[in-house]
Amino acid sequence: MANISSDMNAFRELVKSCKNLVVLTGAGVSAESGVPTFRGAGGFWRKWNAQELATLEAFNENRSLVWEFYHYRREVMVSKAPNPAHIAIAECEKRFKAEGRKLTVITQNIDGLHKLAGSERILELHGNLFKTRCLKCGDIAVNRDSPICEALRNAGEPDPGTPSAAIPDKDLPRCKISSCGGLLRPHVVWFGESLEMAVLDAVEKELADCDLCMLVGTSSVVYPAAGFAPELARRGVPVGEFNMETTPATGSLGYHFQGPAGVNVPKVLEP
Ligand code: BV8
Ligand code: ZN
Repeated sequence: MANISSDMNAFRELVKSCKNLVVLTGAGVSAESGVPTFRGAGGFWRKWNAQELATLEAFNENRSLVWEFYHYRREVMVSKAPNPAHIAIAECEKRFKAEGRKLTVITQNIDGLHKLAGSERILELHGNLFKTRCLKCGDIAVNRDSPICEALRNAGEPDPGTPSAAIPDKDLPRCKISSCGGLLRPHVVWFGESLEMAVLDAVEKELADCDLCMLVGTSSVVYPAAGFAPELARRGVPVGEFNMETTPATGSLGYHFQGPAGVNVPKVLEP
């Protein structure tokens, strides 16, 4: 069982000697960038918890409302930048690459901040806010349009009293392939939906190669992501948890560093 603030120097030594570092991240790694986490106060939009809207059922029941929610989260990102945790991870990846070593980010986040910080080896378990998928032809496209469609221009206000925009399907985001024009959805994994097989296969490969793991800013509640670090620990891979608090995973991990990711992650990764 880890004590609350493990020995950072010991972990730094492990970083120095490892060959394949896997950094598993959740919403907490983006908290200091000002991106609301799910389980903190920011986990609410109007009168819903993010979890209630991140489902296919919610989308089928009220496509306009779910698109307002995702439009709001896209627009929030316009003013958000990577923080020292994202940057230290990206810098370390570059140094490892020069030494023939690997650092791979496996993130639950859909905010795109790891890529913006310069990370290249990224597996996005749950998709990306700036990708759409066409319900008709299946096309997956990067879309950074702000707003994503005219009807959403001033929509998405988070205030609980805000009335729903009730946008008709025809004015919601549509497929840019002219012969298609199908309705688009966010290319994210909703609760109850399975993760993409290709992503899960890539994750399995990285976990098999991994000889050191950092678990950064996740409440370790959502599966299958929450199972990865404990699985590594069971295999004897050292895992360091970087969080403001302990989580259901803490007990099974060797190290726990209490404090902001933006402070502690650079401390263990900086040369
Ligand atoms: C699946 C994308 C099966 C969308 C997300 C009943 C019905 C249906 C499914 C289930 C069910 N019961 C269980 C399940 C499985 C379900 C699940 O695990 N539910 C949980 C709630 C129990 N999982 C799924 O549905 C997954 N799919 O199982 O499919 C299947 C198989 C075959 C065929 C069909 C189906 C899909 C889950 C993916 C859902 N999509 N995101 C979107 O974002 O809108 S999940 C979303 O929530 C995130 O991606 C992330 O995964 C999760 C939030 O967790 P965190 O990232 O950890 O964030 P959180 O706010 O919780 O915690 C922040 C942490 O940071 C805290 O610990 C905090 O202390 C810390 N922190 C804060 N500030 C800082 C900090 N740390 C450091 N520094 C700081 N500054
Ligand atoms: Zn299409």
